[in-house]
Amino acid sequence: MALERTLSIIKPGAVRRNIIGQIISRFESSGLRIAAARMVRLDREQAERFYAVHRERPFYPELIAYMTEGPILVMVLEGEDAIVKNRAIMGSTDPQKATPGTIRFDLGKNTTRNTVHGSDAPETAAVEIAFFFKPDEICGRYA
Ligand code: IDP
Ligand code: MG
Repeated sequence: MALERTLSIIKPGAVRRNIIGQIISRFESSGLRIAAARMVRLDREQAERFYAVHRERPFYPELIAYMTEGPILVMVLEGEDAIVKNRAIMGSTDPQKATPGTIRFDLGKNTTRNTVHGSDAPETAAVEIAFFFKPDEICGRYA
């Protein structure tokens, strides 16, 4: 077990549907804590940079359009094994393939509109957290 931080995003559809609280409750009840949080409206350049790894994928234009259609909530979550734990709470990318009880199964609309983003590894978590937060904006128990 390791104390970790991970980046979580509540995507535009979930913000618009007013289900931020439902999603955050799931993180908290699983033992993750919010160490930083901010509402953000991504512009196209920011969304393209954040998802640059997917630039060549067929779903990239749709993903960028979705992530820029309204405000998002960006958060740093921290806790024991936060990266893997967050991914487990989120469920598989495609809500139809996700396990019942996960955020994406219960609340996702389709593979693009799947309500949440979560970092997938320690290296990407560090890069993604730094994309949105300065060190002094993170007020966790860890470090
Ligand atoms: P992840 O969010 O589960 O890590 P990634 O493969 O990193 O999944 O993809 C990033 C985001 O791009 C997904 O959360 C989803 O919104 C979108 N996406 C991924 N694969 C597809 C697809 O096959 N069709 C449509 N959208 C996709
Ligand atoms: Mg990913």
